[in-house]
Amino acid sequence: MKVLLSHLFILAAFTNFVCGLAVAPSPQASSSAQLHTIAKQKGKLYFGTATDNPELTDTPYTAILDDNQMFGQITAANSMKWDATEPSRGTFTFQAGDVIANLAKANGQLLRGHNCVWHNQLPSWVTAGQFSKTDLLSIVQTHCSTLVGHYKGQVSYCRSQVSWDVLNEIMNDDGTFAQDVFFDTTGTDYIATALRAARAADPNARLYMNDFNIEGPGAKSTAYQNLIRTLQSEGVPIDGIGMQSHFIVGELPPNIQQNIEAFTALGVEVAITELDVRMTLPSTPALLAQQQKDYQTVIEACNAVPKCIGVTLWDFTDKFSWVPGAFAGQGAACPWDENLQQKPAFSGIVSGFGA
Ligand code: 9MR
Repeated sequence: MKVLLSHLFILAAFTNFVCGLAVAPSPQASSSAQLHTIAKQKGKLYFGTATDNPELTDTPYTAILDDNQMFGQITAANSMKWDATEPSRGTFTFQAGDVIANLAKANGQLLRGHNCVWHNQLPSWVTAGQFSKTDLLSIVQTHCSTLVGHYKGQVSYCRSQVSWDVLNEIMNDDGTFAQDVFFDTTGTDYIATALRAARAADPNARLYMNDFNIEGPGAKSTAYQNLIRTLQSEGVPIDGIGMQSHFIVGELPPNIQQNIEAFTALGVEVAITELDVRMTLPSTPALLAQQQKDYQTVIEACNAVPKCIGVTLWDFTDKFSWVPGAFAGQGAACPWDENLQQKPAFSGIVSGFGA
């Protein structure tokens, strides 16, 4: 009996560790609050962050990234995209993506796959290939099934699942389909092809469409809801909607919770996948205070809806944020500053969970 109990204890301790719940020794952040632990306490699956391969040599950064009570999930910001994984037709390169997947595994963190099909970071052999519809659908099929199949079961401790942004940014803000090589060549057929390929490659993976400007109600959200209904009626697998949530300080859309609920009412889950809240620099105490409120508002909305399953920051520190590179004069979008110190936004997240 004693032996059995001690075995059970070891098993429970192990399960706890790999689920990112255990109190594994980890470096302390400046606040004692740990975001993944709080999110789990509130019934979420995870609180996570994007990261990128070049950042992993920064030891003070990785000390926070590797803390599985702060971050229970990671997304590769670049290294699983098409240009990184199939730079020429049929030649798959997973080394950089594997670094991120292995890091998640080593840390006991969930993995989000990002992404199978996107008009950006797409190699020219796809964009300039002048493929027929049949050819391009076969290319999409091969890419998605090989990519999703490669990461099948890679991080499978708690939920036996990885989530995949199978389709990224396929719509314009007015709710029409983005005019890219996929739409121009196949119409909307590539959508079902990608989703079906992903499902066949990893039947346990949660399959998402991921986009920005669908956090509040509007034409784009409505168009995605209609697309979900169509896919469901055609038997095409779709499990979730990723709301990227790249916001501007003081300019959050109203009714985020209501919009999350409009999606979950269709039977899909929602994840906040790329959260950041940028400002025009320099940052001021007033801007930081508004940013704190904005982070709190987003977290409150997700926290209020059980099927909003988790939140991912689009990297946690201003040191590595994509914002200054994309929007001249803007930045300071993350909850940690360039010196890896927590900002008021960090407290906004904690308060948003009601912790
Ligand atoms: O964070 C990514 C950045 O390093 C790349 O230069 C950029 C290129 O398009 O993509 C960024 O990530 C994007 C994500 O893949 C999709 N949603 C918008 C993100 C920010 O641009």
